[in-house]
Amino acid sequence: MKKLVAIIVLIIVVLSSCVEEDIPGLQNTNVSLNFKHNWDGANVSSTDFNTIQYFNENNDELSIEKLRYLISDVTFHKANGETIVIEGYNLVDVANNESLSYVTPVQIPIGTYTNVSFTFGFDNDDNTDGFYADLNSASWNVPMMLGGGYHFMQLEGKFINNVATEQGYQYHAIRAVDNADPMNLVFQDTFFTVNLGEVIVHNNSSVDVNMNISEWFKNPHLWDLNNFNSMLMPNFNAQVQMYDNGQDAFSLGSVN
Ligand SMILES: [Cu+2]
Repeated sequence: MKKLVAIIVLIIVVLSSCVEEDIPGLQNTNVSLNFKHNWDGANVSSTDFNTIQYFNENNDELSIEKLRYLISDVTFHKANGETIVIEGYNLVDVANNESLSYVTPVQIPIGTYTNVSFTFGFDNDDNTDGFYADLNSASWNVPMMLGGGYHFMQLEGKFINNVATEQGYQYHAIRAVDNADPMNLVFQDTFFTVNLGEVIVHNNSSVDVNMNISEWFKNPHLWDLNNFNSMLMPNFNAQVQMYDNGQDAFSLGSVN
């Protein structure tokens, strides 16, 4: 009997400690998103830069010299359909360790979220030309002749081209623009929502966000760097292909 009471007490203690941690609204916390990068599973950091060592799906051998991208409006989705939108953005620069961790500027309730999402790039409300001083000084702007606003991503390096020569590439993602008529630019949205899936937020949770860089070169479009390497910003078709290929570049990593 004593044993039974002890077990029941133990169960109550265990249950109540769980409940204390997971009831939404009981306590608010910051959440940090940690951006991690890989090439088909092999970690990529700035120490891996400048060496021609990666093969994309098209078998172009390439290096990475720069990788920067913008994420914005991190959103926490509750089971009841409510969302908490964290206005703000983070410019991830793989060469700058500080930028790899983004602490939400607003606290959110501890608990289970059915989805955590963010915008890759800026949506059109946020993509205001010249509006963000820090992005201006990071040379993140898009020229007015291409509609202004800001870059979504800059991935640069070298590749071995069809005639076995090293050649530079600048894989720059922006809002797709057809500038055939400079007086009448035609746009197509290329920002997109990344859905990470369910996240249980504890006190000061850190959430790893993985980017597989090789995904930008495949699925659905086989990217041939011999065709698409430079001057991609005014290339409407290239921008749409980047948008398509980027859809599955991100995934949820470990959550603590
Ligand atoms: Cu550019």
